Amino acid sequence: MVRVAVVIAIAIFSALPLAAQNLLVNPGFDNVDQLDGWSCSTANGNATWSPEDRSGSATSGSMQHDVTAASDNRYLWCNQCVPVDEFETYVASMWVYWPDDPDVTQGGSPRIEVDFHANTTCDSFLHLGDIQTMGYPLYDTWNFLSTNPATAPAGAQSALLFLLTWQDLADEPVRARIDDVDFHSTTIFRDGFESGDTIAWEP
Ligand SMILES: [Ca+2]
Repeated sequence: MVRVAVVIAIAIFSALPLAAQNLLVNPGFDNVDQLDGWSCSTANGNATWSPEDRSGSATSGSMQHDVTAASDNRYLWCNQCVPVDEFETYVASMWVYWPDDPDVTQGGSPRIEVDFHANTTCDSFLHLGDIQTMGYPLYDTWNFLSTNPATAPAGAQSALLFLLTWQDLADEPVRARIDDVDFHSTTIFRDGFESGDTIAWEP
């Protein structure tokens, strides 16, 4: 009697949650002395790489903003242009460390702004709309700041993500460090019916 071993292959699907893809280049500032992928303003201070990392990694760092505005309500920003798809929903977030310098009158805020554009290069004249959020620093500790979910409007092809350090008060230089920035879509899949077609579906 021949016994036949029947091997049944069972596909076991992982129960692990899918991690949403971070669309940003260099979100954790892992390269020493580099802010690769980011463009920064210079009008009200400067942005530099700092070895102070949010999770204490010796091989990563953060983005440091030093705002030295001579008048009220000035800010420093860094931004990055990322591709998006219309009708998908996005969330932007970052971690912020705001040292409490006793010689400074604090009056600032960390902010995030996301501008949607109708081309792939974030050209300002094709601006479609934006989402913004503003936090208040809890001094001397890392804080998480996130936007609400926002849907990219019809025609959106790119988004310009701004990381801002704002100071309300003139001649009170403030510093903030930013690390572990994230910008991702929360849309698992589109139904494609928002625009009167079935473009998101294969026939
Ligand atoms: Ca880092």
